[in-house]
Amino acid sequence: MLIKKPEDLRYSEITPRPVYLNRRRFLAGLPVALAGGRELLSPIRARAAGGRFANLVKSPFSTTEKPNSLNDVTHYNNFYEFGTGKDQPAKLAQKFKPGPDWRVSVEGAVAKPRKFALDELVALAPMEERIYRHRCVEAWSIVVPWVGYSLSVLLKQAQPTAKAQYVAFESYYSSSMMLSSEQAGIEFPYVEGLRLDEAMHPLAMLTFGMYGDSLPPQDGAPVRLTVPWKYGFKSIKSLVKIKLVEKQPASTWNLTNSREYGFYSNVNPQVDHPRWSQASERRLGEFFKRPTQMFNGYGNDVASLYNGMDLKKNY
Ligand SMILES: Nc1nc2c(c(=O)[nH]1)N[C@H]1C(S)=C(S)[C@@H](COP(=O)(O)O)O[C@H]1N2
Ligand SMILES: [Mo]
Repeated sequence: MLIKKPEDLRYSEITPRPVYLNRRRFLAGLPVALAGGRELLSPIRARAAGGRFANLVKSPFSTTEKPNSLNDVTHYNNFYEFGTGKDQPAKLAQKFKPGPDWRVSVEGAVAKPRKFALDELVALAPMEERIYRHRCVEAWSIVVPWVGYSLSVLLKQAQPTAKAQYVAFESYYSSSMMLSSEQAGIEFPYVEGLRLDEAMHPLAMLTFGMYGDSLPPQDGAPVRLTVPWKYGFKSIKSLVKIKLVEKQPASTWNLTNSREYGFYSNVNPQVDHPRWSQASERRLGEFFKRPTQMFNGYGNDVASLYNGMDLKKNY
């Protein structure tokens, strides 16, 4: 985002530390042929034959628009932990290889708090391919075939109590591998939030992959959120914590600049960002701008969540 531009960070200024992956131990469990040639090995790649997800279910929630290329989606990223420039995460996140000890904690106002291993999360529901429009608040958009399932599957499993009104999300943070808050201009760990009914909406997706494969590091490996009717910054990457809470939780861009970034952040062509119009967007790889749709085109599905709310106030 365009808050401030810290000094460009050189790659050598980050000290990568292989905290996730005990590579030796991990490779020991793999067939030799597979272990030999792949650079981006992850538990999911190991699980899915050839590194790809098997038995993907096609989702009825998919748009019929043509997906962007994998190259587009992996070389134009916002992931401030790995650089504030769009081209930086593709380079600086490559040392980030979430391994078998990754856990996602589901906690707070739930009857069944639990720390899930990635394998357990992956096994919770059939993996779907969902092609979503994805609209960044900076007025560019992409179309991505994600792999995952509705976040509601996980939340229902945890059994939210009557106190649960919102869901707070938190990203992984490692100061040895990622930028400092000073360098990035935002607080870390990155946090986000949804109202419980938004989080339970079937379109809100717990995402493990894209283009049939596991998530590349720069796109939020090993598991992230995708919330297609909201600006991209709600789709928090590299999730480690999901906490059901009573009060509206903090969200990183709202903390950074509440005048420019609200809690709801629904895509809305009628509510401009204070510094630019939201009426149109540029699809990555296209020259002409296209009009931005209310709720990013998902209005039929989600508009009822906001009945009676003033969306100019609740931006
Ligand atoms: N942890 C974390 N999650 C994040 C961000 C970030 O900087 N850190 N950027 C957000 C923003 S602004 C956008 S547009 C999307 C970009 O996702 P993509 O790079 O996979 O397209 O990730 C979101 N999730
Ligand atoms: Mo964004």
